[in-house]
Amino acid sequence: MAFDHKQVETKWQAYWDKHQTYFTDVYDFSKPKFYALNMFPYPSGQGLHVGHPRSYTATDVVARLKKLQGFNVLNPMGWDSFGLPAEQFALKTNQHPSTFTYENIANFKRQLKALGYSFDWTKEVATTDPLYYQWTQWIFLKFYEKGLAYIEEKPVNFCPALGTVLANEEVIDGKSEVGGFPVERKMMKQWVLKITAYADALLEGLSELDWPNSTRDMQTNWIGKSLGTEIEFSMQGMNGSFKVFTTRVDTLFGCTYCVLAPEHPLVRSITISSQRDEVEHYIKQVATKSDLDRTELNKEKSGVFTGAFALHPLTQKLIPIWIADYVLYGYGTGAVMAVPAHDERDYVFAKKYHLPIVQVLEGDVSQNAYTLDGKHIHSDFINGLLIEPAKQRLTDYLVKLGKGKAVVNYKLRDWLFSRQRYWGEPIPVMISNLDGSIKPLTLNDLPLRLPELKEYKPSGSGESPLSLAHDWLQVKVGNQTYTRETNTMPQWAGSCWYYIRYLDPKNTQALADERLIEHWLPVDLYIGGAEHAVLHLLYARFYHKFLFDIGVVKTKEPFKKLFHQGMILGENGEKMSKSRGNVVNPDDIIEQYGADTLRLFEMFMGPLEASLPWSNQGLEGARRFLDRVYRFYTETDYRQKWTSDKKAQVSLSFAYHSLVKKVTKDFESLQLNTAISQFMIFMNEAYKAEQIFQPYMESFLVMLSCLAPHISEELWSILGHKTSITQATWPTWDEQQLIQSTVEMAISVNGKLRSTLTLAIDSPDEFVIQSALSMPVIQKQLEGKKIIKTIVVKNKILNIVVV
Ligand code: ANZ
Repeated sequence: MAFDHKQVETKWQAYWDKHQTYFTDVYDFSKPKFYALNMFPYPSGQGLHVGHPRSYTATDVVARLKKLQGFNVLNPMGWDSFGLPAEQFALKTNQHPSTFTYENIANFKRQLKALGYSFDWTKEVATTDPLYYQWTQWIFLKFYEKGLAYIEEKPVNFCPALGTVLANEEVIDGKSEVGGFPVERKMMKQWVLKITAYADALLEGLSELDWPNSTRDMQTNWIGKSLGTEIEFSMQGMNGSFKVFTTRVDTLFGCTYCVLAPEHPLVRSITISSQRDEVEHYIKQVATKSDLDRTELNKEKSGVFTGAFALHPLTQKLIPIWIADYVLYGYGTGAVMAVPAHDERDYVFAKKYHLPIVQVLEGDVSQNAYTLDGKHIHSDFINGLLIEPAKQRLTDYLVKLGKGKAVVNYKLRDWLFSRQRYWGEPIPVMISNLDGSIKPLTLNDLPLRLPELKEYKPSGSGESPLSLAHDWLQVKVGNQTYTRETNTMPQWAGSCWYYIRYLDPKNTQALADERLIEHWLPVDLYIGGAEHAVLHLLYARFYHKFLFDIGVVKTKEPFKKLFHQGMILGENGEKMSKSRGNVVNPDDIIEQYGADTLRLFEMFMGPLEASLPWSNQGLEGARRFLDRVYRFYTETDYRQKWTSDKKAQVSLSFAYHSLVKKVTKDFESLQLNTAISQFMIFMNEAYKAEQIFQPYMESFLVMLSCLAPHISEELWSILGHKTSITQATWPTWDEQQLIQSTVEMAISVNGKLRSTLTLAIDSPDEFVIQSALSMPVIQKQLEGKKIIKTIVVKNKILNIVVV
């Protein structure tokens, strides 16, 4: 009988459901714990795509491995159901986000169940569930209580198409991360979370994590800690001064002009009248550009002279003051001392506007700025020093003069936390109608539910749709009236702490039971896409560190090991998308080939971290392998060779112990494709063997069940087991059995090396000679000749003497 995947898969999914096979008793502290986590999906209208099973299957393999190894494993799943993507999909398809979201969740769940994952569905969470978001709101109130959530009027990234502001992390190349719409700068009053208070903590924790280097680097760069000096420049001929921030104070003697950001408050008061029109015009022009547009290295530099001069703090020389958009107002002091000889941007700018270039380090500045280390020149008392000692000497000197100090700067900005959208958690505060003061809600008032609204589309003016919920909006407390905050939280608010809620999703008194938090965190393995490197993964670490500081969690980091799976591309190597017509639907694959085949194929495509094209041929290969396994366990031709006699161990001993070792190690390090090769090698050996030791074949199934759980359960029960294979024990290997059992022998003819031959150790001389003589290369050497002697040096060489 052939392997009927439909019958087998439905049968075992029903069995697992009925027996609650994947239920985790989180209070069972008797075993070591293992917490496996997937980045939870947002339930889009299109359902699961084949990229989802890539990471979920990998996580499932490790979760199952750990369970079989005796760990108490938590492998939960849930829904990142608030936020822009969900709302965008709802808008596009003209549905209410709420009904739409819950329909999608049902569909996703059906699909995930059809894939046979070992998720414990009793731990399911959805960020849109009021019982969930009351705690998202509670965390916000804690931030507010600690002074880490505040309102500020600031220039923000406003996206007219989405009708909302976006965080810096959500803007990529001047476009919205969701949808790719243009983003403008606009002054607006917004809620902000003080993530900058955690800049150092976020940096320090990174080095201890088992995370991809690229992601740690991205976070480090995003936080952008930079040690430098602030120097005060006073104005010539007028009162006042401004400060610049530099990481190269050693180049101070090479400063030939200064640049203020166009938004710098000093600009208008220092600009001389003849320059005023030009300066005003320039300021207007810059106002529409994003920071990224302004700072990109190879962008054409532009600027305008203000007509004013500063005094060089050490030489008192006149330094012209310019404004230019390559200097950002939001970084450092919003002003720089320009050193064209040693800074590339300044070099290009000085060339363009014919400003002097004064070299202060030895090196070539004829074509480009010289930015490497070297001895200082034309620099008074630091001449001859290299960069570091020169920085030290100059900073000390400026400090003594009262004209400078050492400072630390960060690129990281506070996190813009309000969105003018409907589909998010309402921010749980009210504003007094009397004096505009803020009144935070209390835990008893939570959850502050999202009002039912017919019209939830963004207004486009920057007003949140919640301002249309008239009944909800006005609140009377005693004889005071308040207006609710109408902005909602960004999608990230719900995904920052969901891994805590999985531990205890129904708790009404706290985020989760303290004992569970202490026992289960941090997450041991977290798998998800690299696109979240400075979004979710940074925000979640920030939340976690805050929750640590207020005593909610006991570890400093949320995710111990992180792995990014690669993307699955279309069969043509391009990104899968509807418009390219190369989308593969997992439902179709499951129907035609079965979930086990899909799981196995996706893990066998290549290294998990690589982005690889879909391949129908590969899919069929995976199916063929499972068919081969099925036949070996079910057909009499093979089964008659099976025995429990220990003597039968010899025939497959090396292959078996290699399999156990390789699979154990590869599963643990997520090298799933090479583990699968080893399964295939073993199966080939098994087909060739004269005798099969049955316990080997049982362990084979136990290991295979991580990848292909349905077929493994089926064959396990065919072998007579009465309990689920998930209750089995992970096999161990015997290193003794892996000691090299073959040697490579040199074959020479008349003392000349002609070939080599791999043979079992201590093969009899006669066998060595016969084997060599059957080799075509050797036969060729012997053509028309006569063998007069053969000499065998055991396990080393065979020499054939001919005339
Ligand atoms: C003089 C100088 C000479 C500089 C030199 C560099 C090389 P990071 O590492 O990013 O902190 N800078 C300071 N504030 C700026 C702003 N608001 N907008 C644009 N550029 C700004 O780099 C700090 C360096 O970036 C500073 O050091 C300053 O240029 C520039 F040979 O000062 B430097």
